[in-house]
Amino acid sequence: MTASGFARSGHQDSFARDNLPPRESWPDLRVEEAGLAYPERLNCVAELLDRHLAEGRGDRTAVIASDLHWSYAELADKVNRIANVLTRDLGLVSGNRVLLRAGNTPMMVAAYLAVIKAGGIAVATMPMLRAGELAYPLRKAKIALALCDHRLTAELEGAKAQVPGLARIVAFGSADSELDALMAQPGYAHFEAVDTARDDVCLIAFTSGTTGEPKGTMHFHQDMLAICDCYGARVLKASPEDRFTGSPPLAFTFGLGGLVLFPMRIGAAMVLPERAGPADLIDAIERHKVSVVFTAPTAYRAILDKLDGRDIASLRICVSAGEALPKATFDAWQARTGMPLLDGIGATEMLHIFIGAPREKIRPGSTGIPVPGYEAKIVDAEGRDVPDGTPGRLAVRGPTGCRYLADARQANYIIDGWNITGDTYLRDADGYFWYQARSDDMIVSAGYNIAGPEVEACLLTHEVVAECGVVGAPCPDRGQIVKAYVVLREGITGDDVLVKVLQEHVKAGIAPYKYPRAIEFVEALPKTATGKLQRFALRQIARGET
Ligand code: 3UK
Repeated sequence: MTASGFARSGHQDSFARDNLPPRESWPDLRVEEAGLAYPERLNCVAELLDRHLAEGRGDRTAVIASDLHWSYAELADKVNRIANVLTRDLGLVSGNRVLLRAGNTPMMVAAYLAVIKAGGIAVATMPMLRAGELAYPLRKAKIALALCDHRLTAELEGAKAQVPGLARIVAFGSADSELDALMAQPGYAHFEAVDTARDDVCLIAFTSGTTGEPKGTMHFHQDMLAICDCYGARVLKASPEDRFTGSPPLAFTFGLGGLVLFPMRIGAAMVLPERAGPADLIDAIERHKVSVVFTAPTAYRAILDKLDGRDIASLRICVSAGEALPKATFDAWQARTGMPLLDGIGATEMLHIFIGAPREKIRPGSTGIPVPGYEAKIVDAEGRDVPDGTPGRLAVRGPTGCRYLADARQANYIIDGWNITGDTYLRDADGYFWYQARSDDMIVSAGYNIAGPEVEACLLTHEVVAECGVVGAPCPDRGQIVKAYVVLREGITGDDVLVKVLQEHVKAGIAPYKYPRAIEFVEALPKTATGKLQRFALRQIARGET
């Protein structure tokens, strides 16, 4: 270790270390306390990929997509070829950032791993982002090189016109794409992982930012393994025979962990559906006998409506994250499939899930208990512990944690070394954590604090409700009233009678003061790129601003 507390960097380009927050505003990173130990010299791709070949598992299936099957050896070949192109043809120097733009395709996985193996820093972006949205990470992370699915170059070219620093876009994914052609050069099949430090940054993941500018969260090589060795090994407990799939984009750390890192850590296979709607997921599960699935609560609900005549018996582990899992969805899934849903709260800042009970400890309706290796507590506005049963701010610490790229908002996320996620939770006497709302989403009506998600969970227990979002709407008398936006199931039409029925349903299910005084039926709800309900957009609608 050097005097700065870092291991000696393997990066020639020191951008990441230069732009990490000052040490005093870091969270406590409790690696040893979590029972983890990583060598000072560590390239996570050597561990996740090369180790399987060295230990004789090269023939095992790594990636499945439609008719494509790649073994670990084949994946390693692609990764090595791309890493050689990056360093020999494209001038990549270790520590450089590389923007990645693609859907959940095998080449996206290979490109991600290649950038990291070559000592670069991956900055992955979602396929739906437009030129203006791509310009932000390009500028913020000072990115000169992008690898892009050949079908998605147009918006990136638009961003390049705005950001002179982006010197080069290299397309991949078809026989005549530039990257694919360069990869075929002789002598490119081998590539030794660049000798990076365990605390060198290898990933900058931008938050999907419901408000304000996105934040770039910086993660180390050791973080990639830590999430596998905590959540993966201690809660998920999958086996090398499992096949993983799911819907979250690989640019979202929920997807990167669930679809790529967790299976690769144990030599299991990932199944990457070209599209990832509910019907596509069912197709993938049925066709490729998937056993582990990662998706959002709304997707489980949508899948339930489409299960008639389908065979998903291969499934054995189903993880729900990204948004609170309503008890109604948990119950309906269990009733229909006989399986529990593994709820888990994660965050881009924490890289992956830090609270979530293993199957044998689930309490329906609760997010669960801290993942072994992580600690969680509830604090008040001043950062003091509150008694069990009292709602307050969720604070967590563990082997991973928040380090924003050059961003003053670092100070808002960390108190005394604990990560403050922005969620209001309560802990019960048994140590289980119960989600209330995003801290800034609490509705205050006539002096009562009402959590929108609790009202949503109750509405979802009514059979006509497909999806809903509940926010505060301005009201001269009460400050705010509870307003519900409801998407009805197919074939149902909303009218005043149904409004009354739903209001009575809520009054009968939870404390009557929480019932939605206003209900509006809508065709769809505003969602972020990662599929989360945009409550701030609903609030704007409720305020009549759109
Ligand atoms: C909310 C949840 C209740 C919560 C994520 C798994 O969602 C992920 O990361 P984001 O940065 O958002 C973080 C915020 O989302 N949330 C997530 N899961 C739950 N709320 N119950 C849940 N189970 O507000 C949190 O602060 O987009 C999830 C793995 C990796 C991730 N990045």
